[in-house]
Amino acid sequence: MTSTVRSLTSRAVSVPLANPIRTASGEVTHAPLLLIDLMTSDGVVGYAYLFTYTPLVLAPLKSLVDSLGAVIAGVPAAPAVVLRTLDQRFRLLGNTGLVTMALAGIDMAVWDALARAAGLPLVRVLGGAPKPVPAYFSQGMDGLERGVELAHECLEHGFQLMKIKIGYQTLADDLAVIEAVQRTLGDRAGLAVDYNQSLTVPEAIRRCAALDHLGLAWIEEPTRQEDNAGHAHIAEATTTPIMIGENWFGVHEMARSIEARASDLVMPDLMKIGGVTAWQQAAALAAGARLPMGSHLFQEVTAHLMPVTPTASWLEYLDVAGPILEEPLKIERGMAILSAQPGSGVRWDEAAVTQFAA
Ligand code: SMN
Ligand code: MG
Repeated sequence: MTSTVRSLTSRAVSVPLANPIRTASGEVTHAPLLLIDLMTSDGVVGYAYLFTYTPLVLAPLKSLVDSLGAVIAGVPAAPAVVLRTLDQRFRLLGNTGLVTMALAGIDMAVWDALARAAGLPLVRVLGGAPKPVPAYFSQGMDGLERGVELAHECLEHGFQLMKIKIGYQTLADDLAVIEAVQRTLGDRAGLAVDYNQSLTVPEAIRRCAALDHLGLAWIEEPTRQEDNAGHAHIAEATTTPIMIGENWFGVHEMARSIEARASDLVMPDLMKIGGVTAWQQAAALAAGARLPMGSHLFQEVTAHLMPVTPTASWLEYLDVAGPILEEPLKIERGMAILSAQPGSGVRWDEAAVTQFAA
C-alpha cells in the first residue's frame, strides 16, 4: 500500500545565534525558522526547516505552507509526485521567492519521511554512503579583533578553511581584517571572503585585484547576485576563484549563471534552489560544467547530500538551527559527521522549540 501525505503542520521560531551574522548587506541576529512536520498515512513524520533571513516573512510563509497541506493530502508521499502536484498550482503565478521556499521545505520533509520509512539515513536513500564531509567555519563581518578570536576558534575545532564576510567602508579595512585573520590561521587553515553583493562591478574589480595576491580560497558574491554578466566580468579580471549561488531560486537560474560563466565555483542554497530534489538536479548541472559545488546553510541535510554530489567541495558550517535540534550536526576535526539515524538528520528538541516560539 503506497504511503500518502496525511497532513502538514508548521511552527515559527526565532533562534538566538551564537554569533550574529553581520554582512555588508544586512545583519541577522536571530534565525527566523519555519519548522515543517509532514505526516504520512503510515504514521511516519518527515521534518524540515526553512530559514527566512528576516522575521518579516515568517507569518506569510507559514500561511502559505499550511495552505499547501490540503493540496497534497492523499497524494503519494513520493517527492517527485508531491513536487509535480504543487508546481502545477504555481505555473501562472511563477515558482520563485516564497513559493520556491515553501515547496522546497515540503520536498525536504517528504524526503525525510521517505528515509525514515526505509529506516535509512537520507544519504543511503540517495544512493550514497555516510562519510565525513569537509566543512568550513563560516563567520560574519566581525571586525579585526573578533575576526582574530574566531580564527582561533576555527583552529580549535580543526577546520581547514574559514570564511569571513567583508565589504567594509574602504579596501584598506578589508585588507586589514583579512591579513589579521590570515596571520592567525597561518598554514593551518585557508580563508575565503564574502562580499554579500555589496560592490558595484568597477569597485569589485578594483578590490578583487587588491586581494588577488593573498591566496584566498574564493571571493563570494562581489556584486548583485542576479548580475551574471557582472560576475563574469569580475571573474575574468580576477585570479582568485569567484563563488556565487546561494541566491539562485531554482536550477534554471543556476543554468543561466553557468551559461554566462559567471563564476568559478558554485554554492546553491538547499532551500532557494528548491529542496533535495532540486539539489540533485543542481549537482548534475555542476558536474556537467565541471564546477566545484559547495553548500549554503542547511548543514544537517547538506551533510547527506555532499556524498552524492559529484563535484562536492566544501560544506558550509554556519549553525542557525542547532539550538532547536535534537541532534545538532557533529563536527570532528573540521569534518561534518553524519548522524546514523534514519532520515535527514533533522528532529526537533521540543522544549527548545517551545522556548523559542516566534
Ligand atoms: C549568509 C548571508 C546571510 C545569512 C546567512 C549566510 C552568507 C553565507 O552569504 O554565505 O553564509
Ligand atoms: Mg554568502
